Amino acid sequence: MRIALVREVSPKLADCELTHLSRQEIDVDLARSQHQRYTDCLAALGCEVQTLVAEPDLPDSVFVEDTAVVLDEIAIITRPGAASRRPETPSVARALEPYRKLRFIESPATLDGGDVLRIGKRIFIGLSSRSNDAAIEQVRAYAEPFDYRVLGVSVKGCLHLKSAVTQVAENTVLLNRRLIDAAVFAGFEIIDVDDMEPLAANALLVGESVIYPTSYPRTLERLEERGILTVPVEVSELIKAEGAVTCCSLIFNKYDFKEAGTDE
Ligand code: CIR
Repeated sequence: MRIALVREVSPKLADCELTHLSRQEIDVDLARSQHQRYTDCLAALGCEVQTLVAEPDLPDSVFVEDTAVVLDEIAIITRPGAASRRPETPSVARALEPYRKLRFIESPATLDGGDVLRIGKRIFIGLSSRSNDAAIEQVRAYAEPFDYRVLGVSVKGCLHLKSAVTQVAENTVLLNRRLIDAAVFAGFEIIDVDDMEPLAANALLVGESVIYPTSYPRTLERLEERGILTVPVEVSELIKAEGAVTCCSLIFNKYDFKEAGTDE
């Protein structure tokens, strides 16, 4: 059984951080209904959805992915690169505490979960405007004892590593070569985003299905042509806030860490 941890949309979503996009009007009610539909998809794919209440004063708090990296053995609570987002982490830490031993990213490191792509025992970390070398070192120290290999990847022209590449099947990634060096993923089958859809690399793999934004129809067609089972969702208002489909959930295998033998 998988848990999907999500958080309701903040009424202040329109005051979100923006890095590469210019501000557009966000319809918060529409964002809420899109988020609900997204959450319904997670449940339909077999996740036990746990929903944190909305944070009225934290505009970006719906993007829970950035606040933690949940491995089977431990959960690493991040220190988000944007200072406005740091108050989002304590409530996520409380929600994860029953399931994993917690570790914490400490200053001077900054890390957004959107920069962390785990595939099997490899953890790729984007060096972006949000995540730095010190974070890579700290994640390495926490994860290497559990046999993970941690690799830094330089990211240019987008917010996070997972704006540029995500996993869409066991050995397949969806990738935008203009934003990262595809050679890093040479051992994988690569599906390129359509040139007309530069932000289309963010897909959410749940089991063998991929939750994917309807905003990128050309890339969606490519995924389907390659035999990927897609679950299209409308997330236009979350995209305006520079989010997409991975960022709205933390998905992890459900077990009590004490039973798993990783407690101390
Ligand atoms: C931010 O700039 O932090 C938010 N407006 C968007 C965060 C999206 N997070 C993600 O894709 N992991």
